[in-house]
Amino acid sequence: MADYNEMWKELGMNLEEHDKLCEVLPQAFGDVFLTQENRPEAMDYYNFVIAEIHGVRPKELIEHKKNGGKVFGTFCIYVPDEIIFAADAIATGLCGGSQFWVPGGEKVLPVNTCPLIKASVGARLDKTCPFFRIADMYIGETTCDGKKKAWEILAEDVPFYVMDLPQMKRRKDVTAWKEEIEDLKKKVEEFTGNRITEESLKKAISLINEKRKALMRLYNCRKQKVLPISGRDALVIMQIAFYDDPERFTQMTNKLCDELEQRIEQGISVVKEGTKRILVTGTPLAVPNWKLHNIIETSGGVVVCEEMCTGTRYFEQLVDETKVTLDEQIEALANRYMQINCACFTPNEARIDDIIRLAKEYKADGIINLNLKFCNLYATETYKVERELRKEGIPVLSIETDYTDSDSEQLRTRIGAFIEML
Ligand code: BJ8
Repeated sequence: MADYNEMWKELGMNLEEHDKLCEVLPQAFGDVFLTQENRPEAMDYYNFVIAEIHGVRPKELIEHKKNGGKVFGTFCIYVPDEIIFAADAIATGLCGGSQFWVPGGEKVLPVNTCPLIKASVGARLDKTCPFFRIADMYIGETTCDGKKKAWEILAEDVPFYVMDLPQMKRRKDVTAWKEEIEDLKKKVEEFTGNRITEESLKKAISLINEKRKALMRLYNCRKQKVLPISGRDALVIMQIAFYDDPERFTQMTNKLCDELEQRIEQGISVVKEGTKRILVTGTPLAVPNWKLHNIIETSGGVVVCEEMCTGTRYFEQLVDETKVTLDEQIEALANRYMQINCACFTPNEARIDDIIRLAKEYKADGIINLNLKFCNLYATETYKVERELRKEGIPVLSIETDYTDSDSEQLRTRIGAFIEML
């Protein structure tokens, strides 16, 4: 990695602590990714992005700020990036996926909080992630109790704006979400000093739709019998989608898809015939959480789809681009975002329909239902998910884990046995 020490120092980071993270990450990436055989050549780009994860993109964001631009950090896929980009600002995902940040979060949060929240809070308070330092304003949302209360703590340290996400999907809830998006627009305009116009919003909607289309293309390749890319590689691409420059990301992902489609035509698969195809569903896998995929793919299975926020929930629906006025465009945004099926909604039957549909589309042999420890929403939904999948005759294994490695061997045994039985 190039030398970014000066930049990190200027960001007020805790360099000594941060060095510890920089020491372990390349090894972890090497072990999980570079040991794979027959990877697509176009993965070089994503390897580079991860190798320089705290360097290259942060540098671009700082450049943007030097030119008078603002950066917004987000934690949930209901927050519409389009509004941010339409104000000439940049949105970057901030969810923490490393155990490294968890103890920092535990200093101020109850231990029985999900690791995603603890890691996100720890990364900010311990000053060990450049993205958390660079973001001028964070945008949170009222999805789960843990997040809601954590925002109050973070708001003491950084400008914070919270969107009130409805938890039902009646017409009046969609209208309420539209109003929330209108309020976000005002906030972003005020904070950036830039007006959002019909033109700029139209451009931003198309920008993010193009990213979604590239991801759809990638996932379509994973539906094929000839599997041209591993689940690990697809996951890291998904994770990078949250913070890379959207235009470049789209371009690179389409380039990768050209190669994948060619591989499909030529019958080049990354796995042996008969490898069990696994769909994973549940709580998000924020970067650098690669534990589950790594275990599955070194235990005789391959991940073909993620019904997760770091997966299909992120890109499956497009925003209607035919709308003209700002009011119509914002309504189109509200309609699109309210189609996401997160367990914070009640009822949330549509998520179960999604899982069953995706299992068929991706020809999954079995499903692994993942819950991050202490996420009550997804843990409670497990009962119905399991029941409905059994009715459909789709084998399912539910697991609960955190970011530590302490249960890796136990998981390996359970997952190995599940795959063997498929
Ligand atoms: S749309 S999944 S990104 S809320 S795992 S913090 S729910 S206790 S991350 Fe999420 Fe938005 Fe839903 Fe997706 Fe809370 Fe559960 Fe932790 Fe979660």
